[in-house]
Amino acid sequence: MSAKWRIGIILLPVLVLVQCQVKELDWWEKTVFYQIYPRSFKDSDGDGIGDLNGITDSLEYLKELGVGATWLSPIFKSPMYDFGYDISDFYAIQEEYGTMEDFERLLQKAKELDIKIVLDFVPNHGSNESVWFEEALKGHEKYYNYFVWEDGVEDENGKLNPPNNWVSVFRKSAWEYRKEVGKYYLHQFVIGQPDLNYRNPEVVEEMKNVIRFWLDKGIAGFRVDAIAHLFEVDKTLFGGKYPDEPLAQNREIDPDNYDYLDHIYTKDHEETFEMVYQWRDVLDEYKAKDGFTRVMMTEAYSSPQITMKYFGDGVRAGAQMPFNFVLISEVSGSSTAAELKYALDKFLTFKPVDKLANWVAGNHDNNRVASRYSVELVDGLNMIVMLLPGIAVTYMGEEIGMVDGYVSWEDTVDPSGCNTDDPINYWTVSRDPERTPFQWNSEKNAGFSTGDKTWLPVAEGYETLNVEIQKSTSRSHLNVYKQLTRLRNEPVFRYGRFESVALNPDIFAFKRWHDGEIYVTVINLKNRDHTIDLTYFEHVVGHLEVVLTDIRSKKVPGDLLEASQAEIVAHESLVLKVVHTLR
Ligand SMILES: *[C@@H]1O[C@H](CO)[C@@H](O)[C@H](O)[C@H]1NC(C)=O
Ligand SMILES: [Ca+2]
Ligand SMILES: [Ca+2]
Repeated sequence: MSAKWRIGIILLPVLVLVQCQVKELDWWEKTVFYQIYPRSFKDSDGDGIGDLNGITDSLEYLKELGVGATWLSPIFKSPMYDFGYDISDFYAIQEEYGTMEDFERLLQKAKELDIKIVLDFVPNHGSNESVWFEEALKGHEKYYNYFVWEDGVEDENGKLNPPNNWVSVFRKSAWEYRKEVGKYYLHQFVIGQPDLNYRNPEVVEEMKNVIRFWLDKGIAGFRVDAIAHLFEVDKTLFGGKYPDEPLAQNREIDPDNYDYLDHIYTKDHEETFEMVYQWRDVLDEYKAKDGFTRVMMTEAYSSPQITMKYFGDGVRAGAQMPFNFVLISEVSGSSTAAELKYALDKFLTFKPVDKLANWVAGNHDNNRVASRYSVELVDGLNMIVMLLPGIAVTYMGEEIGMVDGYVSWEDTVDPSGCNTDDPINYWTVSRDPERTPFQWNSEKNAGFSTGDKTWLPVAEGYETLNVEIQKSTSRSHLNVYKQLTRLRNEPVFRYGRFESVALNPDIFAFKRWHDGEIYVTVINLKNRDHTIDLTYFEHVVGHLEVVLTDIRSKKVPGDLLEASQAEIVAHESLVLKVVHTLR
């Protein structure tokens, strides 16, 4: 074999590799999605409730952050028993949030700024105060069949009891009796959220029309709520009666608690995935027309095996982003570096090779990062979310390190808290603390509202923890965040390979490398100093240059660390770049 041939054989795979890697990514593959909880973002008219005009007026802020898309929690007409997740008209805007014209202006402004708008799609249930449900109660057959009904069971004293033992996610029976029809309806969530009947083809078509209606307005896709609960078991397989669910292993908890049962008949049903693939077909009809990809992000707190099914089944495509909740559900401030690595590796291990991972550390249903981890780890968590391979999602306020607000029992409005009937322990499940108003500045109500009362109290400490102050402080969470959104545009973070390690119980580190460039991010989860050896990573030798630090670090960009003995102080988070790389 001639030398020329040999070089050819060596170069060929390299060229193929390079070609794959410079593939132009689609908009959603490289952007950051920023979740806005509209009720708490910005109040434009002083009624104490955030609204659409408030969002429109604040879109430039998203642009400054380097965010390219936002998903909005529900803005649709609702009696607000579950703050908009109980929708009474899927085709209309909730009045206190604005009008359809306001929404169209929001879309227009977003378009000018090149920010994609993603809406929340809540397919599992409607509202007990919707026309659909009211018609059902009047005996209108079409709408009666939109919901899931079942006969009660009479006990020996003639007392009517719910059809079976199913428990609502928000505690107590998942069945509610309606004397108008003499039956119980199913509500996997609050009583005001009757489940829709997906075994009725008219419901399937209606909900596809909801998707089409908003896509026609110009939105870029949907975040799909509570998807795992869509289908219940087919009761015809059980003699026409929904069967009891078996008891879960954990018997410490009381029978009203959702976790008391093993939800084999009401969660993660096979038909649910099929429905997701059908919705993807609808999104793709739109893409076929104009070439612009509409996205779907699915919310399911399920095992990795089940989560991956939302991507597709190998033949049919599903969601581009089945949410990866490991940073929310599986690790916290008390986790070790190994536990963090184990959790992060899960999604990467199970996901199909041709799909992208996604990372999210906070949302409107879970305590804030600063409270769930620690105030010191805010920047470190943002580094993980932004610099791991895949799509980044940020819950509003995580970029400035907002903390859970204190909401007294009297001020508690979240059904998850109220339904405990427990003025002492309600806060352990209430979602109000992570929903307190966004902290814009040090003025009245943190600049969220000019009103005298806000729907939830503003969190304490906003006078020093807000956007305005962090903008004018060079070392702030906000500025770390902005540098991260810039940094992730570098080819090494877009296309680079990934390796991670728990160097000891406290230190988690990961390497990204591409085309001769190597970055190492180091996060000290605990309150102890360490000297670490980063030459563990192949080709990490000599010196590392500091690129970015958490706000408490004494190190500054440009400082050099010795790879073989780098000193990392308590709770320090650093993004480092290898100075001398072997090409
Ligand atoms: C709807 O359900 C809520 C509980 O979530 C209840 O307070 C309300 O009275 C119900 N509305 C009607 C019209 O039944
Ligand atoms: Ca308002
Ligand atoms: Ca359901």
